[in-house]
This record gives sequence, C-alpha cells and structure tokens, in this order.
Amino acid sequence: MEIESIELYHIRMKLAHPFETSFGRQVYRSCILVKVEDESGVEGWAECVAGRGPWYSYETVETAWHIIRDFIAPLVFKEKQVNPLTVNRVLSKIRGHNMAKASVEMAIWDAEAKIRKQPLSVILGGEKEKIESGVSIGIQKDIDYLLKRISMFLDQGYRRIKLKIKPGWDVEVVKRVRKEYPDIRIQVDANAAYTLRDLRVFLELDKLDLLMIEQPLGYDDLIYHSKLQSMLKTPLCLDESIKSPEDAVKANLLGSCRIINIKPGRVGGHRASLMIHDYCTLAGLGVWIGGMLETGIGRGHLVALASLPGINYPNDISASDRYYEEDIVEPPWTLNPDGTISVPNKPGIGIKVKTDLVEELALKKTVLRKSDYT
Ligand code: OSB
Ligand code: MG
Repeated sequence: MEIESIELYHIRMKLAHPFETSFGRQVYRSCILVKVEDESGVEGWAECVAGRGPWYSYETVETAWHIIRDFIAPLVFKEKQVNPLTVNRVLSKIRGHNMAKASVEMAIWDAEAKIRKQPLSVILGGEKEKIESGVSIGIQKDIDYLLKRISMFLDQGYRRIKLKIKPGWDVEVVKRVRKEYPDIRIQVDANAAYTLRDLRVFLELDKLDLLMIEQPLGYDDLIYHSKLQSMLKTPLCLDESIKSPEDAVKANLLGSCRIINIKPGRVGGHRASLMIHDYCTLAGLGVWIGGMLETGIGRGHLVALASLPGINYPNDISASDRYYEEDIVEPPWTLNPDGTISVPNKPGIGIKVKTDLVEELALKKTVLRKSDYT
C-alpha cells in the first residue's frame, strides 16, 4: 500500500477507577490515536501507548507526537510502497522510540488486514477463537477494599488476578489475598520497584504459590533478575526489561526470567511481538500479552496478538468497562462468562471506531499528508 496520510489525535479519557502502580497513580489516561490511510482510502487504526510522563518508559505523548510527525511520517511517506513486514526496516533508522514506531506499524497492519478483508488475528497467524482474560488490580487504599474488588472481578469471570505491589504494599497484602482465595491464580507486578537488597520480600512471596512475579527489579535490568530467578522457585516474568526480540534472547540465555509479557508498544509493534512469541515457544518460555490500559482500539490489537498459538498464560486484556465508562469503539469489548474475550472475525481489528467521540475527546489533532512532505 501507499500511505497517503497519517492522522494523529491526542486524547485523554477518565479511567473508570484510578490505577495506582509503584510508579504513580493515574486518574486519566492520555494516548495518541493513529489513523493511516492508503491510496484507495483504506483506513488503519492503532494507539500509541506512551503516557503523559516518562514513568513506565522514557517515551511520553509529546515525544511520540514529535517523533511520529518529524521522523516517522517522512520516512513512511518517502516509500513508494509499504507493508507490515517492510515498514520495520524503514523505521529501524530511528533509535529507540518503540511506542511511536509501534503505533504507525500497527495501524499499517490493521490497514493491510482490511485490504485483504481478513481479521488481523488471522494475518498475524492467530488460531484461538477466544483469549484468556486476566485483570490487573492497582494498589488500593486498604486491603479490605482490595478484597472487595477482587471478589467483584472473580464474579465477572476473570481467570487470574494480578496485584500491583510496591515496598509497603506487598507480602502482607498478598498473604491476605492468598488466605482468602487458596485456589485462584494470582500473580504480582512490581514495575521495577525493588532491588536485590529486598531479597527477603521475594523469599516470602515465593511461598505463596504465585503464577509469576513480574518485573521486580530495575526497568532495564537482566543481570540482577537472573540472580534473583536462581534463588526462587516462582517464575519471574519480564515486562519493562524486554524492549526487543534480542532482549528476549538475552534474558533467556542469562536465565533472567521464565516468562515474558509482550506489549507490542514496548517492543516496536506486531512484527517484533511475533518474533518474541515464536522465540518463547521455541525456547520453552511462558508468554502472554500485557496491556497499557488501552482504549478499544489498542485492545483490538492486543486481542489479535493474544490469539497466537504459543500464548500460554492469561493476558492483561480485560473488558472495556473495566477501564472506561464509555469506550471509543463499537461494539465495546466484553467478557464472556467463562473469563474469555472472543476474537472478532471481521476484517482488521474488527471493531468500529466512534469517530465523533474521538473528535470530542481530542485535545490536539493533526493530519500529516504525503503531499506536504514531498
Ligand atoms: O506493568 O503491566 C504493567 C498499566 C500501565 C502501565 C504498566 C502496566 C499496566 C498494567 C495494566 O498492569 C494492564 C491492563 O491494561 O489491563
Ligand atoms: Mg508490568
């Protein structure tokens, strides 16, 4: 396809419930929606998951806007033809900024699937008709309130509970939850809040029959995670530390984790996600799809990836109403009573974007046209 225009919307949406992690508390979520259009008018949508501030990663809404407008768009417009497998090579000139690159790459995947009139899941190689849904629960004001939320999500059918932890909200909390629910699947996510000096915390968590401990140590680290993994029976799962397929290989060679959480935004898009998925399958690592509180657009991309055959743990892909009162897609994403989400069988990401609502939510909007750059 030939990309004629790239439209960007900076939107901000109020979360149905504030989301607190070790790196901060979010009441609103900001992101950039990306729409690409080809020469025949086919549209592809995706979402850039960089946040307001550089807390999860160094990228922000503002850096991503700048990188897309001033560097990614010109590189894409310069190509006579692009497709989801070649666009990565074009963008590899830009160092880092995976979230910015991923958003354009993923919009091109959606457009490609629509051109072929096939679901995105199918052109990615997905096979599952339903994906397993877990829920990620932020740090709460007290344990009783946390227990209430857990019981509500379990009633809805979610297949596993992920608890955010940080120093001061860890062993005691998780012990209490495990006592209340001896048999459910529980995992924890520290978002890099600890160091090896906190070994005692992890030795305690190791006794609680957790599915995994996600990103306990430094956001860039592989070495200390390898030391920690060798001292625990609970699998470590890396999130922040895995920024490319090569990082996944290094983590496996070093023994830094036994499971990888793939977020397409963090690794640079669907192509890199596929490579990590395939590598995990070959290497015998666990693998699942993580989330960044995406709107229904980003969620469509996550659902498609989660349909890949090697995904073997529940995903951080919950229903629309878990994140937002009103999602920007039609139909909204819903949870089946068995704790799964159905993979759409419509072309592309398989949902309709509520463009009026997107326009209404936009704090900033721009249309980049091929003709303006050449
Ligand atoms: O570490 O997985 C994380 C949300 C924002 C930033 C980082 C993370 C998360 C989540 C939410 O855990 C998962 C979801 O989107 O449901
Ligand atoms: Mg995480």
